[in-house]
Amino acid sequence: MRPEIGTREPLAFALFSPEHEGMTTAAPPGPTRAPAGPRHAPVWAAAFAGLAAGIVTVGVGALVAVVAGASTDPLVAVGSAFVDETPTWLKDFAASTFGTADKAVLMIGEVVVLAALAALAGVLAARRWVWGAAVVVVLGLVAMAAALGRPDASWTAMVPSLAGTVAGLWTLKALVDRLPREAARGTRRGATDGEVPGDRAGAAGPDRRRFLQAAGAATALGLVGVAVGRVAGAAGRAVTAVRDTIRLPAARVTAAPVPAGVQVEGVGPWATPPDDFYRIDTALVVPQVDPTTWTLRVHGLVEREVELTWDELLASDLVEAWVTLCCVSNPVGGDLVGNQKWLGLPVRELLARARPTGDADMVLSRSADGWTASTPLTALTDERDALLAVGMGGAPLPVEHGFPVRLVVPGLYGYVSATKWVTELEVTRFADATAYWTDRGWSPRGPVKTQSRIDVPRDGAQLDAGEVVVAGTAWAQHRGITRVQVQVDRGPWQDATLAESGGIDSWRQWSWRWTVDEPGRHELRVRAFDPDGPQTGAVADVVPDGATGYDFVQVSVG
Ligand SMILES: Nc1nc2c(c(=O)[nH]1)N[C@H]1C(S)=C(S)[C@@H](COP(=O)(O)O)O[C@H]1N2
Ligand SMILES: [Mo]
Repeated sequence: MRPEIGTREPLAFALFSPEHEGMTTAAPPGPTRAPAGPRHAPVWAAAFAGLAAGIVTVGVGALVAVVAGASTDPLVAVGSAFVDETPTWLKDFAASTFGTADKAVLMIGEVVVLAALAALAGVLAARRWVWGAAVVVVLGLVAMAAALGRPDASWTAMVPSLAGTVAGLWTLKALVDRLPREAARGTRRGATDGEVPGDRAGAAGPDRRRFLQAAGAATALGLVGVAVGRVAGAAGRAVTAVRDTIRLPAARVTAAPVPAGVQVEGVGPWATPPDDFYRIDTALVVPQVDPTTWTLRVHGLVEREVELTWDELLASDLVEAWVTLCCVSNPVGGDLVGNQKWLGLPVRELLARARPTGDADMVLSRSADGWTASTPLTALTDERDALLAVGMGGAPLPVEHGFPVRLVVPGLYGYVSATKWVTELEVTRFADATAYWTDRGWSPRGPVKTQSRIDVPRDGAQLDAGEVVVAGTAWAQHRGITRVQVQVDRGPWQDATLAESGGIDSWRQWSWRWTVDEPGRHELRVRAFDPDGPQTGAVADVVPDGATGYDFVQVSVG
């Protein structure tokens, strides 16, 4: 069935009636007859017109966003609003693990939905211009609202969506006016000259060609706009260039040298290369924060507001510390955890300048893109190395990891402490304010739970009988790992050998020699101890405050 759209019939009829019932009765069979009665635009052509107009909208939006800022790109703005406004969806997919793949899936889904709506706009516009135009305007308004609703938005944020909408409307009008209007030709059986039904519009000749040329040109121009917008946008987001020119000062307090014995052979690197460091955030485009205009405002329940600039920060006494960062969404055995050397100003020194008042118990940190974390005040004022970090692994922070400045707090999950692209510290109370993930069902406080992981052998490995090295890592930031034990087939727990410690804020590798002569399947489990005792074996999901349970691998021997 290939329904066609007339200008009189009710839409539902036009869209859904079987073709052979015809929308006009006047047209006699036979493809070469002169049309009679109302002329119809084929649905495919109307849909194509809408799609082309949609692509022009997106292309113009992307181009204007090169100037207005990547977060104002209509697709990005709508996607970001979706991320923020859909708590249950995010929760169900445990999407605080918002990794790169999830972001790609989101954008693809958005493009598919938008394409369908654009095609619908075309079909509607072919029938009544105002209906199609209304769809485009509503989509444009949604994009404008989404862009204006971004935390970092000024009024100019709406300009890309507005420009795109105007261009899209204009394109839609131009294409709808050029739609090939064909007479309905009666029944399928009436196509006597060997045409297949799907090819009937081919008889329309110049009309159809003109339309296809116009719609094709619009599509191509729109796609060029998207491509140029993306490339120019990426080039224009030149904080990478600024970052490359930065030379960080030496630390006043350097980290103690890392003992060679922290590393167990076969286990991943104790110091996670920044390029391999897991990345979790809600940002669809990485915020581009220029250090020369960056400031950090400390305000709220303080005796004195403090504003810090980049130069002042670099001129402060900076401290180096190795800290293992992990995500609350890390499942047992997962890899949303990494260890690095950070360089920054102890937050306690900054807060000491602001002097929090006695009733304060929380610091709500806020990023350039409006994300927030609630950190217990004590974790930022006690002796631990809670840092306003500028360096990671001896270099400025990578842009995805928070350039120019982020927080790193030993002992707390990232979602309550590790604000990247940080611009604000509001001293407040847990009773008075909530943070991004707290509003989405996660616990307001997020102390790291003691965890351990088996890295070798891999789950499902085939092993030869004899001696097998079982090894992995364990973490209990700011308490320290005191012991690791391994269990074979639910037998007695046996002490593993701990690698050397790189400090209680870093993870600790371990290994155990397993002599196995019994062929068949075996299960290995691990548990770690901190000074308070063993980690819990009770299985808990990541929501609302971190997964628990023992990591295990199953292997076959023989
Ligand atoms: N601005 C901002 N900072 C953020 C987040 C975010 O979504 N936005 N996610 C947090 C979470 S949940 C984690 S686990 C850590 C991850 O830091 P990383 O990406 O450098 O590993 O960043 C934290 N800081
Ligand atoms: Mo996280």
